[in-house]
Amino acid sequence: MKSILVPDVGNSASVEVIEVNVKVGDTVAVNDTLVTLEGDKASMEIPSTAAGVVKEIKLKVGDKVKQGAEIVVLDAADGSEKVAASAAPEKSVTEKAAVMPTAQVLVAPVMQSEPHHIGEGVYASPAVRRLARELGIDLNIVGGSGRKGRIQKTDLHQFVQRALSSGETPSGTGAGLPRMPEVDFTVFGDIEFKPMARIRKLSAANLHRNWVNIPHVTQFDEADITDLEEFRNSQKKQAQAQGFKLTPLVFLMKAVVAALKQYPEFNASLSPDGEQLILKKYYHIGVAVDTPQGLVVPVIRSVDQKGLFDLAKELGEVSERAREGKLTSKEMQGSCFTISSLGGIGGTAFTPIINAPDVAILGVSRSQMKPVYQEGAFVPRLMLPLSLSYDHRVIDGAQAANFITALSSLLGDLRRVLL
Ligand code: CAO
Repeated sequence: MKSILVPDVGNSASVEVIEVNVKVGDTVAVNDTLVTLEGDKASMEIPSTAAGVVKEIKLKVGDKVKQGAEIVVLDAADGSEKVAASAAPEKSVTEKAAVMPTAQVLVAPVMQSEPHHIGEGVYASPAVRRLARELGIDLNIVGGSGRKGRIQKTDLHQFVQRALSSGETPSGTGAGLPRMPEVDFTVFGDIEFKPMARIRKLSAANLHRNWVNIPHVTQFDEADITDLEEFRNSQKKQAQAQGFKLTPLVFLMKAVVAALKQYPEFNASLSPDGEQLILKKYYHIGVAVDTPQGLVVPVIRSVDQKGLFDLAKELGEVSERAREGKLTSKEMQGSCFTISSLGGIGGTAFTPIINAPDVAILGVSRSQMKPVYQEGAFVPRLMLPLSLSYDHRVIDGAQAANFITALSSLLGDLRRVLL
């Protein structure tokens, strides 16, 4: 048995283990990298000074070590002893270290001219691996353009460029996500390619970002809108005469604003550092609009200050311009809360994705007549399904249940909106 020790790394302070490059059972040759250490100024690979089979690993990532610390125990053919990884005959430093004054440079004890083999067929220098770590890139999925497939800095830059232009998370691993497999569908039958519309690609990137960054929970409820519908039907003709449609959506917008006033933490955004809630004193409501080019979310401003007819007229104009692709980016900014209504189409419930930086979104499905038990008998009532997705970092389940209950009760009796 042979213990391999940390050699003189040119630094009296401890250095951190940032990578363990071998596992128990690996066969290592002389100069194979065992671990990678990182000090203030540079990272360095520590090569084995003996050949053998790894029996025990004495360090783990995150450990702080000094000269003399045990790295691994090898089952080596030539006896039992403790040896330090020897100092390098040729010294080379990482790129960052190279620009530092010599006295500050933590020089790698052994830096061969060839990069080390670091696991599953990946060759890269410490500088490249450090850059990969900073960018959250898994080197196992980057192609190397250097000699023997060595990964170079330019390979990382090109990898990021490709990922950005395809709208992907750079490595698929930045958020700890495994990469989706690429499937050749022609193996299974005929196919054709249909390019994604620009808006669809943009909304796809936003939806993906919001989905992976925000811990979503969806709370469901049903609102009794029998009386609301009666009132709406009584006003529909008047609206039509003025050239616009009066749909349930504008009633929802008014009820939502009344609920936001009762529960201000829903009319808020989380500060980027996660330290504060930014409470808004205005009530701008985003409305998801389905267009042939994809989903867009224009924002209806100051809903609290507008009447139902004004809102219905504005909603009609804005959704028409959205479908014609004529919205400006300013018209899609500044929402406090978003409503996504699929009520005109159908469905009983869905889980809408929060339109960040909002902290909640209301999904609305199609209303249905249902038997509701009231005062000892079932009575037919028109019930509207509601799906409230909220950011669980900001809002607790109890708050969400209170909000949706308040909203249901406001929709059940619109007079409450005036209170
Ligand atoms: N239940 C029953 N009927 C409903 C309803 C509901 N919840 N909501 C709307 N309706 C009715 C309307 O009253 C209208 O009927 P009439 O013409 O007889 O009055 C009909 O359905 C069509 O309504 P609409 O969809 O044209 O109008 P709207 O105001 O309800 O919605 C808009 C406008 C722009 C939101 C909608 O057209 C739209 O694009 N919805 C899709 C949004 C979307 O894709 N969301 C999913 C995003 S992923 O989270």
